[in-house]
Amino acid sequence: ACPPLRRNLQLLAPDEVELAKMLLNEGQMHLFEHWPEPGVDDDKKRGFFDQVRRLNSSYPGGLVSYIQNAKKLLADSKAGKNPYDGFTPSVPSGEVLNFGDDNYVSLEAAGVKEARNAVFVLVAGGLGERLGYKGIKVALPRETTTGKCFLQHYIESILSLQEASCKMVDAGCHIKIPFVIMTSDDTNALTIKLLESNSYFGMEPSQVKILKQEKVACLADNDARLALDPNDKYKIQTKPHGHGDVHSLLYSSGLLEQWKSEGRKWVLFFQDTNGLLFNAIPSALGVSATKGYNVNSLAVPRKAKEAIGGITKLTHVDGRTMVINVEYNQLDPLLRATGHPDGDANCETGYSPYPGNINQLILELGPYIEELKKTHGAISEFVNPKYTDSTKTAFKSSTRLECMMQDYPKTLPPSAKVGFTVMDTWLAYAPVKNNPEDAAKVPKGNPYHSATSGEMAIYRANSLILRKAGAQIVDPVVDTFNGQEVEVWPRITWSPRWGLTFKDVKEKVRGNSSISQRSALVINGRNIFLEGLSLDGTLIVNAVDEAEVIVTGHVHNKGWTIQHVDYKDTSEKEEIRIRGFKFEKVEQLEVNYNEPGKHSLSA
Ligand code: UGB
Repeated sequence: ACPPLRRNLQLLAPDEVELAKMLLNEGQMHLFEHWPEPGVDDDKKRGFFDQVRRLNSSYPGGLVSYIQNAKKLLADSKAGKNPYDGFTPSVPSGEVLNFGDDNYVSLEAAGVKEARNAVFVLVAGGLGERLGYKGIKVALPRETTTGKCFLQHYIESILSLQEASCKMVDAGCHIKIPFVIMTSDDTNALTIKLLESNSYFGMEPSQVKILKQEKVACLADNDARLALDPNDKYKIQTKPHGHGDVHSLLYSSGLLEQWKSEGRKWVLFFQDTNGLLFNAIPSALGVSATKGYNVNSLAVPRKAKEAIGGITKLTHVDGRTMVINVEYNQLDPLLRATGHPDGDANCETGYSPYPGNINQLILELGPYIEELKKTHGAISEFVNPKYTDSTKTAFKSSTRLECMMQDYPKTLPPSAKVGFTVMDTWLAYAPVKNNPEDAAKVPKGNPYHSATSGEMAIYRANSLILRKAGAQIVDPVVDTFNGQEVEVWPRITWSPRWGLTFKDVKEKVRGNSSISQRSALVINGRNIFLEGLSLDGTLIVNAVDEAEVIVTGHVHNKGWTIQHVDYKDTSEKEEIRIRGFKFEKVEQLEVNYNEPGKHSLSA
C-alpha cells in the first residue's frame, strides 16, 4: 500500500514491520511518503522506528489507541461537542477546616500519625511556560531569606513528617516514606543534578524514585495524522501529554504493588511550586483517614476567573453524579450553558461558590490499585486544537491529546468515597506560575501567582501562624514589586522540623514575644523556644537537634532592608528579577548551637 515503505522493508526488524503495518492501518502513510531508496538515510529510518517503538510502549493501549482516541476527540471538537453535555453543575459540600481550632489540631495529629503509611508523588514534568523561567521550577528559591529551593523544602517536610510519625507510634520505628518525582525530558536531567549535587537534601537516595513521562505524538489534522517534526522529517513531532501521565507511570512502574505489600495506605500527589502546601498536609491527611475518603482533593476559596479549576458536583440527566474538578477554562462556558447567565462569577462572599482545586490529591492506595488494574492508569483525555478558521478544517499548529491528574475520579464507580477539604488560601496555596508582566495584569483582588506573591505569602503565613500561637506580630506594610501590590510581613521562616504542625509551633512560642515589621527571623533547628523575645532587626538561630535553645530578650540591629529590583534588570539573577526585590544584609545576629544540652540566647 505504500511503495516507499515496501522498498525499505529489509531495513526493519520484525517488530518494526508490525509497527509499520499498524501505522498504515491507522492512516499514517504520509509518514513514509518521502522515504528515499534503501542506502539513503538508513540510520535515520531506523531512528524513526526507535521513536515509534517508544511512543507505542509509553501510551496505555499503544499508538493504535492514541490515534483512535485522537480521531474521536478531534471529531467531537469539530462538532463543537461539549464534554459536559447532559451534566448540570452544582456547589458540592466538603470539609471546611478552620486553622488552629480544636478540630484542626486533632486532624493534624491524626494526619501525622498516618504519615508513616503515606507516599509522596511530586509531578514536576512541566516546563512552566507561563513563568518563563529558564531552569526547573523546583530549583527556584521558595523564599530568599534562606534561599532554600522548593525541592529542599519538600524533602525536609517529608523527612520531618516521617520522623514525627514514627515517634508517635513506636520509638523503634524506622519507616522511610517513599518520594516519587515525575519528570519529563524537559526537567529530568536538571532534577537529578539538583538532587545529586545536594546529597538528596538529606533523604536517603533509595527513598527517591524518578519516573520520566514521555511526550506524545502531535496531530496535524482532523484525521489524526501524526505530525512530522518541521526540522527532521524522520521524527514525529511530540509535545507533553499533561500531569495525568502520573497514574499510568505509577501503574507500570510496579511501585503501587510494592507499596501495598509494605502496608502503605495513602498516595499524596502535589505540584512543583506551592511553598505553603506542607502546612496543609497533616490536617488533610487527617481528614482522609478519619472520613475514609478514597479520594480527597485539597481546595481553597476561589476567585471567579482565577486560573485554578473549580471543584464541582456534576449531575447527569441519567442520574449519575460526580464531584470533580472542572478546569478554569471550562467552568465559565459550562455555567452559562446551564442557566447561569453570569457564568463564572463571585457570589456574596466575594468568592466563586466553587472551591478552587489546588491539585493536591490524597488517594487511598487499596482502591487506587483496584481502579488502575481496570484502566492501567489511562485518564480521560481532551484535545484543544487552535483552528485556522470557523470551518474547523485546519489547525494553526499541530495539537496533541492531553490529560490531567485530577481527572482520575472520572472513571470511579458511584460507590467511591470522593471528598474534598477546603483550607484558607493564606495557609495552603501560593503557587509560582506567572511571569512578572502577566502577574501585573491580573485583575485587582485576584491572586498574582508569581514569584513575588509566592515568597510574600510564606512570610504572611508564618506571621499569622505565630500570631495565632500568641506572638505579637506587627501589621504588614503594602509595597509594589514588578507592578504587583503585596503585603510585606516580617520575613519569618523556619525549618519544617521546627513547626510541622500548629501544635508544634504553639509549644515553642512562650511568654510575650514580639517581632517588628522590618524584622527577619530564621529558625533552623528542632528545639528552639521563643520565650519573651522582642525582635527588631535580623536574627538567625541554628541549632542541632539535640540542643535545646531558649531565645529571650531584646534583639535590635540594622537588619536586612528590602531593595526594589526591576524584572528587566539583567544585571540581577533571574531568580531575583522575577520576584522584584532582594535583601541588603546590613546587620544581623546569627547564633549557632552545635552542642547538645540546654542553651539560652539572652540578648
Ligand atoms: N506537569 C507535569 O508534570 N507534566 C506535564 O506534562 C504538565 C505539567 P501547571 P495547570 O492548582 O495551581 C493545574 O502548568 O496544569 C506538572 C490544575 O490543572 O502549573 O495549568 C507541572 O510541573 C488546575 O486545576 O498547572 O493547572 C506542575 O507541577 C489548578 O489546580 C503541575 O503539573 C492548578 O494546577 C501543574 O502544572 C493549580
